[in-house]
Amino acid sequence: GGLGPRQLKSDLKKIEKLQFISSQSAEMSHLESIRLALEAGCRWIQLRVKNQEEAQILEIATAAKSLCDSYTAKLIINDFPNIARSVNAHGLHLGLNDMPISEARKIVGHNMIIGGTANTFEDILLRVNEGADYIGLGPFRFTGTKQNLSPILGLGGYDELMQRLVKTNIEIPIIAIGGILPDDIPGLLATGLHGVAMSSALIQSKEPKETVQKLDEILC
Ligand code: TZP
Ligand code: MG
Repeated sequence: GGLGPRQLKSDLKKIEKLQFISSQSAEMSHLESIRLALEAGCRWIQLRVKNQEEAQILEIATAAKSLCDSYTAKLIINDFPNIARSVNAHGLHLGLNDMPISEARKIVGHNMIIGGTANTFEDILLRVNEGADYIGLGPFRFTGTKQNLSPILGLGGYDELMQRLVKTNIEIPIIAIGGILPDDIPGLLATGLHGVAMSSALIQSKEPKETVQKLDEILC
Protein backbone atom coordinates (compact mmCIF):
# COMPACT_ATOMS: atom_id res chain seq x y z
CA GLY A 1 0.00 0.00 0.00
CA GLY A 2 1.51 3.26 1.14
CA LEU A 3 -0.03 6.66 0.74
CA GLY A 4 -0.17 8.40 -2.62
CA PRO A 5 1.01 11.99 -2.92
CA ARG A 6 -2.51 13.38 -2.59
CA GLN A 7 -3.15 11.40 0.59
CA LEU A 8 0.21 12.42 2.03
CA LYS A 9 -0.47 16.06 1.36
CA SER A 10 -3.99 16.02 2.82
CA ASP A 11 -2.56 14.31 5.92
CA LEU A 12 0.06 17.01 6.26
CA LYS A 13 -2.61 19.65 6.01
CA LYS A 14 -5.17 18.00 8.26
CA ILE A 15 -6.85 20.62 10.44
CA GLU A 16 -7.35 19.23 13.94
CA LYS A 17 -10.33 20.20 16.07
CA LEU A 18 -8.56 21.36 19.22
CA GLN A 19 -5.75 23.89 19.06
CA PHE A 20 -3.86 24.92 22.17
CA ILE A 21 -2.49 28.49 22.17
CA SER A 22 0.66 28.95 24.27
CA SER A 23 0.84 31.80 26.73
CA GLN A 24 3.17 33.14 29.34
CA SER A 25 2.49 34.25 32.90
CA ALA A 26 4.40 34.83 36.12
CA GLU A 27 3.83 31.14 36.90
CA MET A 28 4.52 29.57 33.54
CA SER A 29 6.72 30.06 30.47
CA HIS A 30 5.54 29.39 26.89
CA LEU A 31 7.39 26.10 26.83
CA GLU A 32 5.92 25.06 30.16
CA SER A 33 2.41 25.87 28.91
CA ILE A 34 3.08 23.76 25.81
CA ARG A 35 4.36 20.88 27.92
CA LEU A 36 1.21 21.08 30.06
CA ALA A 37 -1.00 20.91 26.95
CA LEU A 38 0.99 18.02 25.44
CA GLU A 39 0.89 16.05 28.67
CA ALA A 40 -2.84 16.68 28.85
CA GLY A 41 -3.20 15.13 25.38
CA CYS A 42 -3.35 18.11 23.02
CA ARG A 43 -1.76 17.36 19.66
CA TRP A 44 -2.13 20.71 17.89
CA ILE A 45 -0.13 23.53 19.44
CA GLN A 46 0.25 27.18 18.44
CA LEU A 47 3.32 29.00 19.75
CA ARG A 48 2.16 32.60 20.21
CA VAL A 49 4.93 34.78 21.63
CA LYS A 50 4.36 38.54 21.78
CA ASN A 51 6.77 41.36 22.61
CA GLN A 52 10.00 39.44 22.23
CA GLU A 53 12.90 39.68 19.77
CA GLU A 54 12.69 37.45 16.71
CA ALA A 55 15.99 35.74 17.66
CA GLN A 56 14.57 34.80 21.03
CA ILE A 57 11.32 33.56 19.50
CA LEU A 58 13.36 31.39 17.13
CA GLU A 59 15.06 29.86 20.13
CA ILE A 60 11.73 29.13 21.86
CA ALA A 61 10.28 27.81 18.59
CA THR A 62 13.20 25.41 18.15
CA ALA A 63 12.62 23.98 21.62
CA ALA A 64 8.84 23.90 21.07
CA LYS A 65 9.34 21.92 17.84
CA SER A 66 11.39 19.17 19.49
CA LEU A 67 8.94 19.05 22.40
CA CYS A 68 6.00 18.69 19.97
CA ASP A 69 7.92 16.10 17.90
CA SER A 70 8.44 13.96 20.99
CA TYR A 71 4.64 13.82 21.44
CA THR A 72 3.97 13.56 17.67
CA ALA A 73 2.07 16.80 17.93
CA LYS A 74 1.79 19.49 15.27
CA LEU A 75 3.27 22.92 15.86
CA ILE A 76 1.90 26.16 14.41
CA ILE A 77 4.01 29.33 14.68
CA ASN A 78 2.25 32.65 15.17
CA ASP A 79 3.37 35.76 13.25
CA PHE A 80 6.74 34.66 11.80
CA PRO A 81 6.89 32.84 8.42
CA ASN A 82 10.69 32.67 8.54
CA ILE A 83 10.66 31.03 11.95
CA ALA A 84 7.96 28.58 10.85
CA ARG A 85 10.15 27.63 7.89
CA SER A 86 13.40 27.49 9.89
CA VAL A 87 12.06 25.08 12.51
CA ASN A 88 10.07 23.09 9.92
CA ALA A 89 6.80 23.72 11.74
CA HIS A 90 3.54 22.21 10.51
CA GLY A 91 1.96 25.60 10.21
CA LEU A 92 1.91 29.34 10.46
CA HIS A 93 -0.83 31.57 11.85
CA LEU A 94 -1.20 35.18 10.73
CA GLY A 95 -3.37 37.86 12.35
CA LEU A 96 -5.32 40.76 10.94
CA ASN A 97 -2.28 43.06 10.83
CA ASP A 98 0.31 40.59 9.57
CA MET A 99 1.57 40.13 6.01
CA PRO A 100 -0.93 38.78 3.46
CA ILE A 101 -1.22 34.98 3.42
CA SER A 102 -0.31 35.00 -0.29
CA GLU A 103 3.02 36.65 0.60
CA ALA A 104 3.70 34.26 3.47
CA ARG A 105 2.96 31.33 1.14
CA LYS A 106 6.03 32.31 -0.93
CA ILE A 107 8.17 31.94 2.19
CA VAL A 108 6.75 28.75 3.72
CA GLY A 109 5.75 26.80 0.59
CA HIS A 110 2.63 24.87 -0.31
CA ASN A 111 2.85 22.02 2.17
CA MET A 112 2.64 24.22 5.24
CA ILE A 113 -0.71 24.92 6.89
CA ILE A 114 -1.46 28.64 7.02
CA GLY A 115 -4.22 29.88 9.29
CA GLY A 116 -5.59 33.39 9.26
CA THR A 117 -7.47 35.40 11.86
CA ALA A 118 -10.90 36.82 11.07
CA ASN A 119 -13.53 38.86 12.89
CA THR A 120 -15.88 39.61 9.98
CA PHE A 121 -17.23 38.00 6.81
CA GLU A 122 -14.92 40.22 4.73
CA ASP A 123 -11.89 39.08 6.77
CA ILE A 124 -12.83 35.46 6.00
CA LEU A 125 -13.32 36.09 2.26
CA LEU A 126 -10.00 37.86 1.92
CA ARG A 127 -8.13 35.04 3.65
CA VAL A 128 -9.89 32.31 1.69
CA ASN A 129 -8.95 34.12 -1.53
CA GLU A 130 -5.35 34.41 -0.36
CA GLY A 131 -5.12 30.66 0.16
CA ALA A 132 -5.63 30.16 3.91
CA ASP A 133 -6.02 26.54 5.07
CA TYR A 134 -8.15 27.43 8.08
CA ILE A 135 -9.65 30.48 9.75
CA GLY A 136 -9.41 31.41 13.42
CA LEU A 137 -12.64 33.33 13.98
CA GLY A 138 -13.16 35.38 17.10
CA PRO A 139 -13.27 36.51 19.75
CA PHE A 140 -16.14 34.47 21.12
CA ARG A 141 -16.11 36.43 24.39
CA PHE A 142 -13.80 38.75 26.29
CA THR A 143 -10.39 37.30 27.15
CA GLY A 144 -7.33 38.74 28.84
CA THR A 145 -5.07 36.44 26.80
CA LYS A 146 -5.03 38.77 23.76
CA GLN A 147 -4.47 42.53 23.68
CA ASN A 148 -6.45 44.76 21.29
CA LEU A 149 -9.38 42.40 20.96
CA SER A 150 -11.68 42.77 17.96
CA PRO A 151 -15.43 43.16 18.65
CA ILE A 152 -16.87 40.18 20.50
CA LEU A 153 -18.92 37.82 18.29
CA GLY A 154 -20.85 35.73 20.80
CA LEU A 155 -22.81 32.69 19.67
CA GLY A 156 -25.09 34.87 17.54
CA GLY A 157 -22.12 36.26 15.63
CA TYR A 158 -20.85 32.78 14.76
CA ASP A 159 -24.32 31.66 13.76
CA GLU A 160 -24.75 34.56 11.36
CA LEU A 161 -21.27 34.24 9.81
CA MET A 162 -21.50 30.46 9.41
CA GLN A 163 -24.87 30.80 7.66
CA ARG A 164 -23.44 33.40 5.28
CA LEU A 165 -20.57 31.03 4.44
CA VAL A 166 -22.98 28.21 3.62
CA LYS A 167 -25.07 30.52 1.40
CA THR A 168 -21.93 31.66 -0.42
CA ASN A 169 -20.66 28.07 -0.84
CA ILE A 170 -17.43 28.84 0.98
CA GLU A 171 -15.88 25.76 2.54
CA ILE A 172 -12.96 26.23 4.88
CA PRO A 173 -12.42 24.89 8.41
CA ILE A 174 -13.38 27.58 10.92
CA ILE A 175 -11.90 27.47 14.42
CA ALA A 176 -13.53 29.53 17.17
CA ILE A 177 -11.27 31.41 19.59
CA GLY A 178 -11.43 33.75 22.55
CA GLY A 179 -12.47 32.97 26.10
CA ILE A 180 -13.88 29.56 25.19
CA LEU A 181 -14.79 27.17 28.03
CA PRO A 182 -15.55 23.45 27.57
CA ASP A 183 -19.29 24.02 28.11
CA ASP A 184 -19.39 26.50 25.21
CA ILE A 185 -18.31 23.95 22.64
CA PRO A 186 -21.56 22.08 21.87
CA GLY A 187 -23.31 25.37 21.06
CA LEU A 188 -20.37 26.55 18.96
CA LEU A 189 -20.20 23.29 16.99
CA ALA A 190 -23.92 23.53 16.30
CA THR A 191 -23.23 26.64 14.20
CA GLY A 192 -21.11 24.52 11.84
CA LEU A 193 -17.65 25.31 13.18
CA HIS A 194 -14.82 22.82 12.64
CA GLY A 195 -13.17 23.21 16.05
CA VAL A 196 -11.89 25.49 18.78
CA ALA A 197 -8.67 27.11 19.96
CA MET A 198 -8.12 27.53 23.69
CA SER A 199 -5.48 28.83 26.03
CA SER A 200 -6.52 29.83 29.55
CA ALA A 201 -9.25 27.20 29.97
CA LEU A 202 -6.58 24.51 29.61
CA ILE A 203 -3.82 26.23 31.54
CA GLN A 204 -6.15 27.00 34.44
CA SER A 205 -7.84 23.61 34.47
CA LYS A 206 -7.31 21.72 37.73
CA GLU A 207 -7.37 18.45 35.76
CA PRO A 208 -5.92 19.23 32.31
CA LYS A 209 -5.92 15.58 31.22
CA GLU A 210 -9.60 15.10 32.10
CA THR A 211 -10.41 18.41 30.43
CA VAL A 212 -8.72 17.43 27.16
CA GLN A 213 -10.38 13.99 27.25
CA LYS A 214 -13.75 15.67 27.66
CA LEU A 215 -12.96 18.13 24.86
CA ASP A 216 -11.89 15.31 22.53
CA GLU A 217 -15.19 13.55 23.20
CA ILE A 218 -17.22 16.66 22.46
CA LEU A 219 -15.15 17.49 19.37
CA CYS A 220 -14.95 14.04 17.74
N1 TZP B 1 -7.12 35.52 19.43
C1 TZP B 1 -8.36 35.87 19.73
S1 TZP B 1 -8.72 35.53 21.34
C2 TZP B 1 -7.18 34.86 21.61
C3 TZP B 1 -6.44 34.94 20.44
C4 TZP B 1 -5.05 34.49 20.27
C5 TZP B 1 -6.76 34.29 22.92
C6 TZP B 1 -7.32 32.93 23.18
O1 TZP B 1 -6.99 32.52 24.48
P1 TZP B 1 -8.11 32.22 25.60
O2 TZP B 1 -7.32 32.24 26.89
O3 TZP B 1 -8.65 30.85 25.29
O4 TZP B 1 -9.12 33.30 25.53
MG1 MG C 1 -0.01 38.37 14.42
